[in-house]
Amino acid sequence: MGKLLKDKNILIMGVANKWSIAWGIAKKFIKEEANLIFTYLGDKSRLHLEKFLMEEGIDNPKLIECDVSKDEDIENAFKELRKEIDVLHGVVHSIAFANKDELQGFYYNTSREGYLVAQDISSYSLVAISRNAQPLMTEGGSIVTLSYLGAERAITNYNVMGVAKAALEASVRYLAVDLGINNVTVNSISAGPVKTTSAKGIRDFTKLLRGFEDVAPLKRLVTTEEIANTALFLCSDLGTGVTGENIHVDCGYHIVG
Ligand code: NAD
Ligand code: IMJ
Repeated sequence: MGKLLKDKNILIMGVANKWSIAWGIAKKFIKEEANLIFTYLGDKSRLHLEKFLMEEGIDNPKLIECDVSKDEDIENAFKELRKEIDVLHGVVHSIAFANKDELQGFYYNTSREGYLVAQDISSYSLVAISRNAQPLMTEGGSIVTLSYLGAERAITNYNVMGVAKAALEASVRYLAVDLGINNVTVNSISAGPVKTTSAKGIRDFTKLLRGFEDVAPLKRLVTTEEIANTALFLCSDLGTGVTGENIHVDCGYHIVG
């Protein structure tokens, strides 16, 4: 328990359930005394959030519905946020989506619609969120998004998501330049595989996890807490000199093979 995020208002986007990487980050941030505001998608996620936050001793949390594929939802979310806080210090973007049938087989079979959906929700959303967040980030701050090695390498079945993550990582660099003048850093965390809802249904995922443990220098999977520790570093005053970066939190997997 520390105070690394004391007096910081941070928006967490992408908690669906207790396995979500965003929830791991939120728990860590709560321990460091951040004031958190959440966006969620759908009633199920809202109910989960209410329950989890009650268990963490937080009553009356600010929860805002936001489907990032809708401009009006993003604008409304920041309107609601402005009613709660005068200054925003951080945003955690932990959102990705592609149609399931695009996450298998030949990449060349990706449909135009499937390509656009993956780019829209998983990559463009960070651009729109950064634009809306900027006027509130008057004291500097940090925007953090989650990426995956499939942005840099052709990883079986990741297909259209890999291309969306490549665009996301490029966006991080352009946004870092834009927001740098306001002392806002923008970075991505390239996380190793974690058993979340976004990973569980994936073909051969268990096989992939075993292969990962064999190859990774640390000979194990990364934990959500380790990913959260890096998000904490980036959102705290410890990480203020780091921007436009993609930090691999993957037990070293990306350096071998
Ligand atoms: P998750 O399913 O818990 O989180 C994904 C979130 O995206 C959910 O909360 C979901 O509601 C949200 N989402 C999807 N479409 C949305 C929309 N239109 N509007 C708003 N929210 C929407 O899974 P996760 O593994 O915690 O994924 C979080 C991030 O981490 C994603 O960007 C994912 O690509 C990335 N990541 C995951 C892994 C992994 O192995 N699980 C590894 C590296 C990176
Ligand atoms: C996802 C698909 C294929 C291979 C994959 C993954 N590998 C890993 C993931 C090897 C680690 C998980 N990941 C990094 C993601 O970013 C997942 C994104 C995702 C997952 C789903 C599943 C359910 C669905 N749509 C999805 N959209 C994005 O319907």
